Amino acid sequence: MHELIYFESPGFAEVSRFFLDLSGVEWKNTVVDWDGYVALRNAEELPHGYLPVIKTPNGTLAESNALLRYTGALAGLEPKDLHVRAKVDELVEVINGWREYFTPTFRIDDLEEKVAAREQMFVEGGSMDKALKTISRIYSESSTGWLANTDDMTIADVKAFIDTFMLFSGQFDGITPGMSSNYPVLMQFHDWMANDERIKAYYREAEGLRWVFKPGAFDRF
Ligand SMILES: N[C@@H](CCC(=O)N[C@@H](CS)C(=O)NCC(=O)O)C(=O)O
Repeated sequence: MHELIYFESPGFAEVSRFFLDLSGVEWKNTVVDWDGYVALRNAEELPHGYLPVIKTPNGTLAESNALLRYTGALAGLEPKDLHVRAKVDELVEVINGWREYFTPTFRIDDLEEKVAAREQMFVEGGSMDKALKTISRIYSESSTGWLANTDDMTIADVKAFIDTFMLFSGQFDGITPGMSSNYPVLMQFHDWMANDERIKAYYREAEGLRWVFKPGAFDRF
């Protein structure tokens, strides 16, 4: 039995939730609020003090990117070939790089200042604008549709899909769903991923912030 513990939001755990679901292993999705997180931390149940974690039959695993690879492997979406796997990891790291731009904005208390800092990242040539254009380029260069040019979906595709479109869910001050329309190739990637049968099935009944992962989600913007 596996137990994934995280907040309700997609955040840092969504890819692993999807992979666990796809894997067919027996797993439990435990959702905690802030008090629940603090209780786990105080009980020293979080190896590095953060969520998400996964309790496995062999002990607790932490760090979202370790969980991504572990659950991706359980789901059979980690390539066997080492070079291809490294290529996939390269893309995962490119996407992780965005966090370094975006995460510091969570620490800006003043709302206007926070919005201005984020908007600046999305103007032409801004850090997020460049990052989104990089993924657009990688997608347009793929001959299979999968970002690492693989025959099937890998963890890089799912991470790119989830991390990118979560940005436009409206949950982050200063970033509106409509801003996605500046990235037409990214929208093609959205269509490709959201219409994959595995993704479509997982998000069919989804509500709230997860509207962004459904087919046609951004058509009205
Ligand atoms: N490097 C960690 C960071 C995880 C992280 O920042 N988790 C946040 C929730 S998204 C958290 O636990 N925050 C609690 C806190 O800041 O005290 C990972 O990738 O898993």
